[in-house]
Amino acid sequence: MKASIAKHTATLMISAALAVTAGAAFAEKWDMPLAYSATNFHSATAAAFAQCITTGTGGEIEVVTHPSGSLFKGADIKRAIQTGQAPIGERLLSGHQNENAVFGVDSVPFLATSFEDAGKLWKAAKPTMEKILDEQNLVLLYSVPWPPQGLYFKQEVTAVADMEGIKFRSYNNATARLAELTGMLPVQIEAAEISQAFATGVADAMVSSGSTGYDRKVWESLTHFYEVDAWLPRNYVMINKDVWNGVDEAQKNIIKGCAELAEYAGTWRAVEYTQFTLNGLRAGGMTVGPAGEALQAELKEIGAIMAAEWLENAGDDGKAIIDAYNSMQ
Ligand code: PCA
Repeated sequence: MKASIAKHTATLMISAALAVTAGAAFAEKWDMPLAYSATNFHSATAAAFAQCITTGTGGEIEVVTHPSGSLFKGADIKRAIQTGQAPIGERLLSGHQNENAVFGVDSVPFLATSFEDAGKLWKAAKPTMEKILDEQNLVLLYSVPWPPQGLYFKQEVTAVADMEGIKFRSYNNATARLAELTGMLPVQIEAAEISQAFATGVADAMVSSGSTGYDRKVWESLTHFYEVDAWLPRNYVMINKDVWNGVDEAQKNIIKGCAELAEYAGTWRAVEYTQFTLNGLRAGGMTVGPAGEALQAELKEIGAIMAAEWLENAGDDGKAIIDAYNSMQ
């Protein structure tokens, strides 16, 4: 009897040891490139998302984030994931509007200017985004907005005429077009590199959130932030479709659960960060406040031109998104 228990125990111990070895053999490490610095709230959200998957799968899938464009530069992240050089990663959605204007729906000026409207616009756009990404060998996991976009300068600006000839840091087609229509000179620079660009005079202005200005300590070079609430662009996390198809149902459910949590927590962080980072810019010595009425009116006119151009470029898919969004208002 005793011998049989001992034998049974020994068998159990051997199988447990084998299971551990098998588990280790199948454990995967997923490198997750991020474009923004580790201190940015998107990167913090992605780090928690990565940890959630690692913990949730009991280490079967270990996700490791690489912030600041250290593994792949922002502009290369999507291609890296499409081609399987990295399994998973995060990117600014509107960064792809040169491929397809639809990706830039969140950067149409004055279309959705609050977190609530940005949420509705995303709901309206999500099925189309999923379809386009699917055709590109990508699966959308979650998306989180940036806080509202305002204008940064090195001097007081009360009218578009004051912007003539200023070197303007852009981050997508819409921001480059905004520069052109305001008489500025666009220069595309990743957020991870803007502190240096401003310090060296490569650029002297930009449109972005309080969050990015705070994150990059732009008060070291710039003096004014005008709250314009022009739009709220989004980041999204994607996974290579073959990688996704290769994980089992239980793992898929864990990843989906972690993604839902990340979208919720990240959006909450974005809301919280809005005032916090504007206060941070003030504490850094910047003048922070709404753009004057005359400037706002001029920007609205430019926004209307950009909205019309976007609709034309985004075709039927774009029109369907706007119709769906309008029907939610
Ligand atoms: N920060 C990012 C995109 C939008 C934002 O608020 C950037 O400036 O690159």
